[in-house]
Amino acid sequence: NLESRQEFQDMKFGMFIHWGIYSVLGDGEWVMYQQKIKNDTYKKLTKFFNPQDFNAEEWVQIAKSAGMKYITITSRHHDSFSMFDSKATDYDIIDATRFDRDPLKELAEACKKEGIKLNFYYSLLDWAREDYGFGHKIVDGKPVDADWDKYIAFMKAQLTELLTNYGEIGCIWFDGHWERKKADWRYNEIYSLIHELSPSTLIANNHHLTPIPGEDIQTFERDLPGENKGGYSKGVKVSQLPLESCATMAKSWGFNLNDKKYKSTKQLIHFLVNAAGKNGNLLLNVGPMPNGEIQPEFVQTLKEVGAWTTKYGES
Ligand code: FUL
Repeated sequence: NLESRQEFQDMKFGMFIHWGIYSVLGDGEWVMYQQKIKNDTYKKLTKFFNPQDFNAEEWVQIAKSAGMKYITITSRHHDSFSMFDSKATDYDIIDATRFDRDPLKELAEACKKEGIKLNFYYSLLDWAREDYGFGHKIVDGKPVDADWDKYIAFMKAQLTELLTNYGEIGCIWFDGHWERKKADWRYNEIYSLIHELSPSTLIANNHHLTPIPGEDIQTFERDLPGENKGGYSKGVKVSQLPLESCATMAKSWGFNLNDKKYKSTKQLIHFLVNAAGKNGNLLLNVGPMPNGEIQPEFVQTLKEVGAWTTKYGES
């Protein structure tokens, strides 16, 4: 949809939000994999995840006053936990935690009220589901005991929920492509479903490849379009599609208690300006804490970025 692409390209600055039950451990969103935590153990985190200080309105205000025009939030990351009310699984925030609220619903309402576009990050890769078969023995090129048709059906059911229960969604942002062969993802089917359900919703995929038909946005992880300083964009050609760089405010995407490598306000403004100079957007990440708040260091820096965008940016 050309109109939505243009609208996306004009937004220039967005907030990325990595939030999940991993935030409880304060060691980033890859903690399950990196600390080799078995699924049954990891699942216990649901008991400790009760973000009483979460306030969607506050998040949206922080984004808005930084000059951001959209928010892209993790609906489900590689750990398999769904941060929204999903009927396709019990491993979601409503069924598995005592936090009896759907944060994506609250965020959708706050965004709508404040004129901020809402996008959903969605992981293709799944470390926990049996039907996915992550880490299972591979025989004849396939994980034993996996049920791939079932997994694809599950993804479709969840994407349908995300595109029908939360108002207008600007973009679905896929990630985790590298873990299976390209054909396994059945992008044709998945992308057609999205376009049918919601013609104005754009598709992005963080696969670090030349864009695949059906995609609307080309993403650059930790890099400016055309560069490969972050190491994810080797040999990737810049396409004619709208471009988007994503970056962290310190090192980690998910909340990391010990990550103090904060980028300065000046560094972040440079990144924003350089991305805009290449006609790309900057999707700048925060990883909210387990209580639901964005850490004060990030809030402060975003305030300073906001002072700059108010002075020099177009509204
Ligand atoms: C990567 C993921 O593996 C990270 O956890 C993060 O979500 C980043 C934006 O994309 O590929």
